[in-house]
Order: sequence, then C-alpha cells, then structure tokens
Amino acid sequence: TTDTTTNSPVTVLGLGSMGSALAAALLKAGHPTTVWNRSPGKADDLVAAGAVRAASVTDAIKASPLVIACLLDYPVVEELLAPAADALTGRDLVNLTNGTPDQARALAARLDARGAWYVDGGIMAIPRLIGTPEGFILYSGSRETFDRARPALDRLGGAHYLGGDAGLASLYDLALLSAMYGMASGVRHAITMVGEERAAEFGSAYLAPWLQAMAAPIGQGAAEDEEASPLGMQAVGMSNIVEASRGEGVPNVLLSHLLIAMQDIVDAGHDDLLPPLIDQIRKAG
Ligand code: FVH
Repeated sequence: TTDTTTNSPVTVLGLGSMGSALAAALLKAGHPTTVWNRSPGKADDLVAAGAVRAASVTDAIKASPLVIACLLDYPVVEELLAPAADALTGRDLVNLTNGTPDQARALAARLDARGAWYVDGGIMAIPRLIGTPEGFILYSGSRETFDRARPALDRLGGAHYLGGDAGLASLYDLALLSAMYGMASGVRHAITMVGEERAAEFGSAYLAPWLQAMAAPIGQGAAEDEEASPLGMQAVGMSNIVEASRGEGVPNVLLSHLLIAMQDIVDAGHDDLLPPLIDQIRKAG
C-alpha cells in the first residue's frame, strides 16, 4: 500500500547503505518518512522520492512518534542522541545499529530514565534484502513499542520479537553472525583447496547443496544427536583434511586447532564432541 494517510510517520537516523534501504522501504510502503544523516547529500535520492530532510537530529526526532536509528555503532548513537534526549521523551526508538547486548541494555536504561521507549534490533539481511521475504530482523525490549511500531517494522522484513531483555536481539544477532563468519571462512578455505579455476562448478554443484544438507537438521535436537558421527572417525577425517590442505599449500589454522581439541577429547575417553568442545572454547575465551 502507498496510503500516506493511514501509515504512521517514521524518522530514520543514519543513511548509510542500510539506513537508506530502510528509509526507502518505508517510503515505498507509504509511510511519511523524515530522514537525517551527518552527510546530508545521502538524503538526496530519498528526498526526491518524497522523504523530508530534517535539519538536525532533534528536528528529525520531533517529526515522528517512531524513530529508527541505523548508524555505525553505539558510540555514534549515544553521541547523536545525547543533545536530543528531551525530544525523545514519550517516543518510540528502534535502534538497528550493530552492538553488544550490554550496550543495548545500557542504552535502554538511559532512555527509560528519559521517558522514552526502546527496542533494540539485529538486522539479518543485507540492504537489497530489506523489505523482501528473505530478510528478517530480530527485536527485543519494550513489548509496547514493538507492538506500536509493528506496522512499520513489517515493511522492513520479517519481524521477530524475542522478549523484554533489550540485549537479547543483539545476542542472537552476534551469534548468527558468528556462525556466518565461521561458514564463510570454511567456504573460502574449501574453494582455495580445490583451486579458483574450479570454484564456480564446485560451489554450485557441490558446496552449496552440501552445506544446505548439513544445515537442514540444525535445531532439531534429537534428530541432530542421532545423526552425530562417532568422534574418533571425525578426528581421523579432520586430520586428513589438515594434511590434504597442507598438500595443496593451504595451511588451515582454524581446523588445526579444532583437530587438536578433538584429539584431546577422544584421548580423554569422551564419546560426545559438543559438551567438552564448548568447555574448551569457554576456557580459551
Ligand atoms: N550493510 C549491511 O549489510 C549490514 C547488515 C546488518 C546490519 N548492519 C549494521 O547496520 C548499521 C549501519 O550499517 P550501514 O551498512 O548503513 O553502514 P554505513 O554505510 O557505513 O553507514 C554508517 C552510518 O553511520 C553514520 N556515521 C558514522 N559515524 C558517524 C558520526 N561520528 N556521526 C554521525 N553519523 C555517523 C554514517 O554517516 P555518514 O558517514 O554518511 O555521514 C552513516 O549514516 C551498522 O551498525 C551495521 O553493522 C549493516
């Protein structure tokens, strides 16, 4: 819909690649949209499409009952909001800036003391996926804010509310990103092993289907456990990976560490990899 009379006004603070995508999705859906960015030129295309450019952060906040922030990091968010804190009183702030759970909780407490309502969010999408079914966003914090903001948040992608702890969305976000980086480094390593000249066919014919099949049982608890392969066998396979990698001139620092940890766990007589591996990761941290 593009009905600007029934869609509530929204302000977007921060027009980097993600903030611009968020503002564009809101505009496209017919929300009267006010935007602010440190470098004002980044608002030009949005203004041409109907957005209102605010002259200051305070003006931007005053323009809408719902303010969405998408900035580089929390220090930037805190720096920008501090002088505009009075304007936030009674408004809903949804902060989609990447940060830690403690940063989110601290900001929630500060805003609560100011009489503002706070929801933290973790965007599980890249800019081109905003507003599509492939992108989703995790939220936690004030349930009232989430419910009030829901019609606008639904424009940005699947909206998932995790609970009242403002740090939870960030915790899930960072955990998911950690899994993504682990997978991405494994993918890069695998492609280096087989050689760039085989990358396209290897990737589409084998690597993507293999990873999809391996990811399918994630989160299915018992099914996952039943399918777990014997640890001793896995340790031998891991050793072979490391040796073959070296043979291809691709040293594998990450897997070598995992191999040593697995061998220690086998030597200690365990038959289940995960609990002792998690212990080792905790000790290393
Ligand atoms: N882009 C992505 O794929 C990821 C997807 C998941 C979520 N992240 C997080 O979203 C936040 C913003 O990311 P971004 O992609 O928009 O980042 P940039 O394009 O680099 O834009 C950064 C914005 O922050 C403004 N900014 C930076 N420093 C300051 C400052 N000292 N004072 C005021 N504003 C500042 C910057 O302004 P300008 O440089 O254009 O003037 C941009 O608006 C981020 O947390 C990701 O982790 C994105």
